[in-house]
Amino acid sequence: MYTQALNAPQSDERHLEDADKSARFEARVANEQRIEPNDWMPAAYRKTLTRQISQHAHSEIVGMLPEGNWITRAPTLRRKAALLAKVQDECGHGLYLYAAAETLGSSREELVDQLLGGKAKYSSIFNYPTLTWADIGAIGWLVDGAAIMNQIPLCRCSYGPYARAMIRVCKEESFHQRQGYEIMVTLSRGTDEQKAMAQDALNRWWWPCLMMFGPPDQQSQHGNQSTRWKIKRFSNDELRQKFVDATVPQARYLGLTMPDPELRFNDATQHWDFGAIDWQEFADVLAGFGPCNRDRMAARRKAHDDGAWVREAAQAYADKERARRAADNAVAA
Ligand code: BYC
Repeated sequence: MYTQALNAPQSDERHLEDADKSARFEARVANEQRIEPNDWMPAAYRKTLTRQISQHAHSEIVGMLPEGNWITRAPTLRRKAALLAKVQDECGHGLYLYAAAETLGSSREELVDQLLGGKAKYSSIFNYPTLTWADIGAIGWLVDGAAIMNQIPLCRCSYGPYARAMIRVCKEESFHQRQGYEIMVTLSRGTDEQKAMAQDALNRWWWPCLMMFGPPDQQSQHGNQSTRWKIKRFSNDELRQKFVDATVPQARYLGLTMPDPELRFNDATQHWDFGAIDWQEFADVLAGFGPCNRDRMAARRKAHDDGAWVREAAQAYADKERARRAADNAVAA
């Protein structure tokens, strides 16, 4: 619906050679002025933003699945209410993000088709299973913690609708991170069995969380251009390091051990050095061979098919309203 009042994206292509427009665009970005939907923008800027924002939206929607799995099994009413609210927030984030992507000229239907057709990516992290209740704690603490680290800088992204959507998303992610950490505090101060469960969840989620930030800078295809356009404010490796530095003390407070024998504080750099990430595992997950890729896509396709009647009913209602308005206008004329 947000695509309706926009200039056609094809107009960018017509002006590709327009050096004046391009120079004005670059100057606005350099001066920290926001680019808005009806402003001229290079086709490649529109394309990379549509790619990133839609993949971000898909991640929020697919991200509801691993946690949604635990709503019926949350240990107390309070935990259930918090988890329900979190999963609903993620749905809301997906919707704001699809709306932001639509302002670039692609409809939500097209974007969802790209996800369901296997053409669009979503975050690698959601292809891992949630085996115990401690995984809900670890997801909130680590996955949402990583998401915040990545998304706070996106509040300053050069594209207005994305930057504005991120402000609310980050506030909600902060609540998610705290609810996860609180679960981890409870478990790590509980029985030996509970503490072992918390440790096991940390062991399984730590490395995939480091992969969330994307490939190493040297292999990041889009990193340099997105940084020049002020879509990204920090590189993948910079954000990964910030996340490690913030998280190690939190694990220590919990009395848990990071699953990385090479982790040590480097006095010279004042950062935590960490061991090598298994980039082959990351490539496999992106290629569709993670532990849960098939389940996640099957669940999304089923939800889409099950919802077909709602879309049809909404369309029939809109058609009827339009016909009624046209008839009223004809009578009035
Ligand atoms: N998973 O050139 P690069 C969340 C892809 S959390 C899958 O560095 P870029 C949430 C990348 O798309 C997650 N694919 O790309 C938390 C590209 O492929 P394409 C969602 C990945 O864009 C809790 C290729 O690898 N967050 O929201 O400069 C509960 C090369 O990468 C991943 C966002 O999406 C990955 N981990 O940087 C619920 C944040 N990493 O597109 C939900 C916004 C890389 O050429 N996105 N790839 O086919 C970003 O900040 C950036 O897009 C990334 C990648 C840092 C992810």
